[in-house]
Amino acid sequence: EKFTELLDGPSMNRAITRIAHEIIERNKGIDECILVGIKTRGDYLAKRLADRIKMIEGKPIRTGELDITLYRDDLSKKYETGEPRVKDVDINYVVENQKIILVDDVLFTGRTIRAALDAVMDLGRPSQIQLAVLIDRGHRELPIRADYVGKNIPTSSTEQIVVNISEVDGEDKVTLHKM
Ligand code: 3GP
Ligand code: 5GP
Ligand code: MG
Repeated sequence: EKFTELLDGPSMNRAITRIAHEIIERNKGIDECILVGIKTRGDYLAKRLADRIKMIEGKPIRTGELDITLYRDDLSKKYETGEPRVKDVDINYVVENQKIILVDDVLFTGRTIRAALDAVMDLGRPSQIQLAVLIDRGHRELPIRADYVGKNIPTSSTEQIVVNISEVDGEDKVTLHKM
């Protein structure tokens, strides 16, 4: 199988550091912000961003997580059919007037983020919802865009991006696979 390396460990680390700075700058600090990672890998990225932000700002940022899975009756058609649905919401803060920053590994059609927006807005009325992603691979099917992007990778719809995070996969690496 052919694949191309898009990010190695140090590049991923630099992207996370940059996004941490961008979040702090755009929000003039992080007092009103809550980072919400989308499981599985978005959640690990959110935790890394939180660590980085704490190092820079000298105080912690609040975090939460969302579990969004593809609702489907046939596993073999995982990516052809079904719509992402929220399975679990773990945000132990009042979201009223807070800025929610969603974090995911890959942004593709935008349907996962749409489901995440619904889940957050069910909790109350945040003043703003922002989005941070490690990779934007294009092919949006909804009017959704990311505020913070690690790397834009124009892909064909048959390609796949594999995100490896050391906490889950033993190493940090992003690769592009031609199917
Ligand atoms: P992750 O969030 O832990 O990385 O979307 C559910 C999981 O399936 C994700 O796990 C993601 O990595 C993986 N996945 C890989 N390719 C695709 C894809 O093309 N579409 C979707 N929806 N998920 C994919
Ligand atoms: P979307 O809902 O925007 O189509 O897809 C976003 C979600 O699906 C992300 O949570 C991401 O994990 C997963 N996803 C979509 N495309 C890819 C891909 O090419 N590679 C990986 N690793 N995940 C993907
Ligand atoms: Mg993901």
